[in-house]
Amino acid sequence: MDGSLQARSATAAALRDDALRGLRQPQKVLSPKWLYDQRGSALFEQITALPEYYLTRTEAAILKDNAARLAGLVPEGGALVEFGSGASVKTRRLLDAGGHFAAYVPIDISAVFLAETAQDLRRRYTEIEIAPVVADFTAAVALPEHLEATPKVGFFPGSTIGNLPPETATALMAHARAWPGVEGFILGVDLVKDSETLVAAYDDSQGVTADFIANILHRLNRELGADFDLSHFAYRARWNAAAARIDMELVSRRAQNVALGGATIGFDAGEAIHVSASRKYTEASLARLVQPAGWRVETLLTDAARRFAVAVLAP
Ligand code: AVJ
Repeated sequence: MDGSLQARSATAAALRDDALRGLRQPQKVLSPKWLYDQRGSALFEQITALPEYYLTRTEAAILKDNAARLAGLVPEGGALVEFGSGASVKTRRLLDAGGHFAAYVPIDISAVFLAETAQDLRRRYTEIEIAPVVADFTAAVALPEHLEATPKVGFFPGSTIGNLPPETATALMAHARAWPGVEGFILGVDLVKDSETLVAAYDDSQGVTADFIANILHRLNRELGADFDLSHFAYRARWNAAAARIDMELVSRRAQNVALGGATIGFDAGEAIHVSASRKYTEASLARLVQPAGWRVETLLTDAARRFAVAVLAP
């Protein structure tokens, strides 16, 4: 088996185990990490351009308006370490802002994508060492050894931290706090606001988000030979005020059985699969999230309407 085939079947096995475990629970769940196959990533790209999805463009404006200040957080000879870097689109704003840092460490789960991005960045930023790390950032990530002594600043934009349960998010921030030489952290979070705006951002009028979330069932069909009939599931996004999060679910339109990886999963009419949660923060709840991890919110950079925040954290 060649490397990529091997990687693919390892993913299939992990997907099968994870899906079966999740769908056998009393509250059925699928992990949002499975949303991002090729089609899912393309659909998410479309989401970021939707009129209702204010997050990406609002954060981009905050980063643009504060680029020099944020880049300046990285000390001379220091490193910027990013969780879930993808194509490092947002990072380029900081790298372009004249920060005189020595190294950039993008951490991402997708090895192929990360290698391509790293090559591109090396061509563009010849003065900066690009040191990619392939890892699932929800576990403790080992940084390159030769950068141990280097002062560093973390970067986790996009409100991706909002996908994580608060305990997991705090644990991740504690891991970053334990990096030798860490001096700060730049964290993008979406802010609590009226429920209409929030629900619209996750249930857009063109149905792109519905397709994005339903793609997880497509993926189970394609990669595991499951037989989900997508017309028998409806997408639902709701604001859960008590937990300050948007819940994204697929609701069974009828009682039905679905075959998956050699097993049968039964659904009642109206039974939901929870696929993703997107948590929203206030300045106070953000402080409560990061304080147990050893961070304090030094500055909260926001847009004029206070829709989104880029928090500067200090040890
Ligand atoms: C990429 C996790 C930030 O929660 O806003 C968008 C994912 N899901 N629409 C978010 C998402 C549905 C997105 N994050």
